[in-house]
Amino acid sequence: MALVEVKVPDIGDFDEVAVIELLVKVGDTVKVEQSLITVESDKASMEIPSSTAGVVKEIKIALGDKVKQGSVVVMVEAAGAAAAPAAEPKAAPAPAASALAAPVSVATAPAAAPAASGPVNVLVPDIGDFKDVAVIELLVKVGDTVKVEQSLITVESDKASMEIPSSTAGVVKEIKVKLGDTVNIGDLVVILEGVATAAPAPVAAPVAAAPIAAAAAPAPAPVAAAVAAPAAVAVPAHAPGGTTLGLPHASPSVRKFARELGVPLNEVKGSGLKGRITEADVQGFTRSVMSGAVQTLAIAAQAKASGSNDGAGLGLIPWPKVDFAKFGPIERKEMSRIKKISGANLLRNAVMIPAVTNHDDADITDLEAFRVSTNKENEKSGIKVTMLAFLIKACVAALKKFPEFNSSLDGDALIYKQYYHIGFAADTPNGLVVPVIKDADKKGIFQISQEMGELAKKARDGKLGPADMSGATFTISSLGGIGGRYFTPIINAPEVAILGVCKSQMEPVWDGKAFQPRLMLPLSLTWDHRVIDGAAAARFNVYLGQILGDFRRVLL
Ligand code: CAO
Repeated sequence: MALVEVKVPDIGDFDEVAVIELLVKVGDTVKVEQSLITVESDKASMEIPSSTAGVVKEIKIALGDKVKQGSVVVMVEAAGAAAAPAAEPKAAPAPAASALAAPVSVATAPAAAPAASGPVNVLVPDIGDFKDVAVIELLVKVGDTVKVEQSLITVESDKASMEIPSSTAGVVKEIKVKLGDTVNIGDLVVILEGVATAAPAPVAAPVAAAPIAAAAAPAPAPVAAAVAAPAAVAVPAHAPGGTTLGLPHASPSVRKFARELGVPLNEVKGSGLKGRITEADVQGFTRSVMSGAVQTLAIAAQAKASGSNDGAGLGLIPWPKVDFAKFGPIERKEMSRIKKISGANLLRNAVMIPAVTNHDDADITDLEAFRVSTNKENEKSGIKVTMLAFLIKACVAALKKFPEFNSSLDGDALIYKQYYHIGFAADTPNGLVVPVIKDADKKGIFQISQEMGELAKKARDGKLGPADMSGATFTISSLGGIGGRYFTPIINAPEVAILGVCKSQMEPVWDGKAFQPRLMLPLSLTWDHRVIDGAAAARFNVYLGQILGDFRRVLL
């Protein structure tokens, strides 16, 4: 039995298409026209069929390889004399329209025709034997300015998907097809106007069929047709029993985009027609992965295999799924972007940090009196000195005394930061954000109060930039203006501690002789037990209490 080389047939002007899928393996028995590999350009994808029936003996290409006409795809041991010896790709009839991503080279327009200036109908070009190809994506909208070759719609057959490009530049005046329509050669796709600086572009002129599958076809006649000339894909015109593309439901350009970002397209949920994956879906998936809200299967599997502690291998039971509507009326609302991002971070920090919270009280009777009198004296300055500003300054003093609270873990080492950037949690209509007062050790109470006011306003207006929120070495979360007694704040990794503050209130405090009314501030310090010991945490809180009790200690 003869070994036959199955080669990539004529793919027109196009050279170097990427192999994105191997559809057979060594030992498989293949039929004539059975798809062997999938190749893809930026505008189209297609399957390359076998020219010969038999058993696959060797696969000569690998995923990611670039192939062109004549590249050997597989070696097939032909099944008997019936096997076609068609090992050489057939030459495309000239002029060959590019099967994959050739420029608009349609030939019927007079070469010297002037650029059109009135409305121009863009039609579906020659799509060979194909009938009723479904429109699965509209890539432009009315008012868009399109360039020559810019894709207008995506159509799909059972073996290929392809984008139909514009033959001319202009502004889209009307779109004459809609999702789900089926189109044929000559159907009107869009009407353009305000045309065009580009070269005279023939509109949907018939093109020479690019017999992509010619080499593979047992018959001598070219059996493939270019579906939609310029950016079209050529497919076997008659592919009996051919498999559908085993690819995620997405257009070639979306697949290319996903590949560039390294996004596993089969994990992306499509929001387009019939679950089709759009570019926006790929972007959304990428954002979710980057924010930690979603893990790719590969990352999760890797984490599980390595026993990594990123939470993927926790082996928890699934989240309860309840049909709440069964119990009463409901309304579903998407969470804000900030909530989604901060939620993912909080979850990671809550799960990964062995956190402990110490509660204590600080006597701020004198400090509050000082704050109130300072504000009275400086009423005209317009700057209100806040308790939080004093807390920031007091924390800096405590961080200086207990430097591990101002550190971060780096593997088995600790990074001790010699700067004091203090984050403060701010409640905004869209969720929690943490602006940062930089170099708080170098700033006075007035300056800190003023900056905090500005940052809190920016936070509420949704105008904080990344620089406003990065670099914190320690965070304070104050609920003092709202109420409550104690809580357990979650550490803002890679920081190792956070101070929660609640509402101060007058309490009877025993001074050794009698109960005195004192203004007591509840403090809740959460700390990372990998870095900080319980005794150090207790000392930190005590020291903080002493400073808040007598602010002159800051000077010591
Ligand atoms: N005890 C008693 N009263 C307090 C207090 C405390 N610890 N801290 C502040 N107050 C009072 C102030 O005296 C002020 O009262 P007046 O209006 O009568 O003067 C009022 O509360 C508002 O205080 P403020 O203007 O100083 O603001 P603030 O420092 O309390 O808060 C900010 C600023 C940005 C932290 C706050 O707006 C905020 O967003 N807090 C919520 C933070 C949060 O959500 N933390 C939880 C994170 S974990 O989910």
